[in-house]
Amino acid sequence: MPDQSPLPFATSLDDVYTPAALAHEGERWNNLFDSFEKEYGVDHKHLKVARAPGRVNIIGEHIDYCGFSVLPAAIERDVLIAFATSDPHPSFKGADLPAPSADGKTTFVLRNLSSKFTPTSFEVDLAGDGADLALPKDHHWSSYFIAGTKGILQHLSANAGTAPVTPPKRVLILVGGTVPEGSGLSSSSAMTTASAIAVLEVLGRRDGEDGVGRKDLTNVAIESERLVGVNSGGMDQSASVFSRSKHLLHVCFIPHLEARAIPLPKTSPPFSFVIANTLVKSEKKVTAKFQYNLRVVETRLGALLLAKFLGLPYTLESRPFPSYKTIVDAYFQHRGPTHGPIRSNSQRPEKLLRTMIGLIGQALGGPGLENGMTMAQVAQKLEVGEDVLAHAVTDREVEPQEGRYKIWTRARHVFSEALRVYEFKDILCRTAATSQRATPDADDPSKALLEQMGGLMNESMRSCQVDYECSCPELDEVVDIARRNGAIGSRVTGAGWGGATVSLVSEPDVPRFIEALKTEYYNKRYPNLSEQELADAVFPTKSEAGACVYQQS
Ligand code: NG1
Ligand code: MG
Repeated sequence: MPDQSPLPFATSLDDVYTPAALAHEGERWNNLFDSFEKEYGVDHKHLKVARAPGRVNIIGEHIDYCGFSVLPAAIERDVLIAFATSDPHPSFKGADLPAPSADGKTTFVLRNLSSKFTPTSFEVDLAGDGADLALPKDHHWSSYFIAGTKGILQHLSANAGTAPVTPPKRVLILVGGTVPEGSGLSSSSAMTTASAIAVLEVLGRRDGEDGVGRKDLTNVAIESERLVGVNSGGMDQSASVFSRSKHLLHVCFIPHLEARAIPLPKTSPPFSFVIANTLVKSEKKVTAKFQYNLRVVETRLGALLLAKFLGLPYTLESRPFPSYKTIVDAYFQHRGPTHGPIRSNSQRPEKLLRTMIGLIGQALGGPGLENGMTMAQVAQKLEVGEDVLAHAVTDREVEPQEGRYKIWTRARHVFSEALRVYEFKDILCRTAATSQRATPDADDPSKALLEQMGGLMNESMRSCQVDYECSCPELDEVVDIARRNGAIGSRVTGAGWGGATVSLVSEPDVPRFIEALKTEYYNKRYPNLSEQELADAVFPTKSEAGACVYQQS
């Protein structure tokens, strides 16, 4: 069942973080409250905070937009949006704030704790459908907030009627985020998700009869973020909303969004996921046309060729496009793997994927195709005009190298990665099932268990390097140093081309592991980092709970 429960409302930080994270997060919240009071003159008792965490993806890279499931977890690093409506607070400092608009619209005043992000404001009709709301022409941090607002208003007007409350004249906002940007830890999704949550709460539509449940909220955040320019999948926003501490989240997208938390195994000694940021910024908004969005197009072309090869009906008219997952499902439902009776529902996804991996070479590969195909070649195979095809698959500008789309190697990554997610998930489920029955010391999964998990992470990395080409020399180097210094598995997390790695490390080895990264990577490449910058670059993470709204009781 899709989870439409309301987003949790927390009145104590104990409900927001695990004790380990809380030890260093409490001060930050106090600082946010104090700063809000200084900026706007509103006492912290009148504030609410929308919290949305960043995430680490443990396995399942670049397959969410192909429709396959992934296994991320939320982290303690998050975006906090403190907000208050100015109307009921006579104490608020109105002097240097934009005046409320006269025509019944609401003015959002946006400020950020970091001086890097300049203050701004925008007006919107909160009783409307968001159509009047335009994103800034030049990208600004507020783009995500505006996109989230637009998404919520669109959703409410399409599904649940407009806001029943009298919209406030002004909403005062102060944002404080700790997810490093461009690091593959989803700072942008944390920002979009937190923004959508704040607006929902301002409208009084988080819970109750006409509330927007977590699944719809997540879908809104996914669609909203696409407005900002990347054809992303839905992993990040799902992880931000649905995660549970000490669990990984198995997120499925087809036929509809579903997220199931699976407990992480308790091992002896325990293990940690350690994040190490290469500090090479992966600026998707700039690079998407020859990296992220290009990969999306390559997988769309692959899905069409696969459909043609399997004799399945497809159309170039429909959006969303047929994805690999939809094609595979259609094939197994209608034909069965041996063109026999329908047996697909009784088959495990692993088996279907293995069958598929056996087929894609014939469907998409062949001599010379490692180097890719031109749009004209794909169009010829599909027996459609090149322009028609190009128009259908490229809703955003892309720039393939020498005009060649590497359809086969990308597909090889997608199908093998989808299989690795199921294998990883099976390991977790099997362990969870046995430890429930076992005595405490039989609880400990063997070293072999961690090696299986780490092995899958390593294979995932190799596939990202070779077939998906989303690594970079610095990621390769960090992963290499990690594996030589205690990582049982290590891989890129997030889109890649820079950003962070995640490593599976036995807890007693963590200090030594981090020291080795400092000596071998950070001190060499970035000798001038402060202690704080280093602590922000490399840190162990426990998986944390997902988003919530907070108000002090
Ligand atoms: P990052 O790199 O964390 O922004 C992106 C996409 C995900 C997913 C991964 C690759 C966005 C918002 N998210 O994550 O949907 O496709 O890349 O697995 O662009
Ligand atoms: Mg991002």
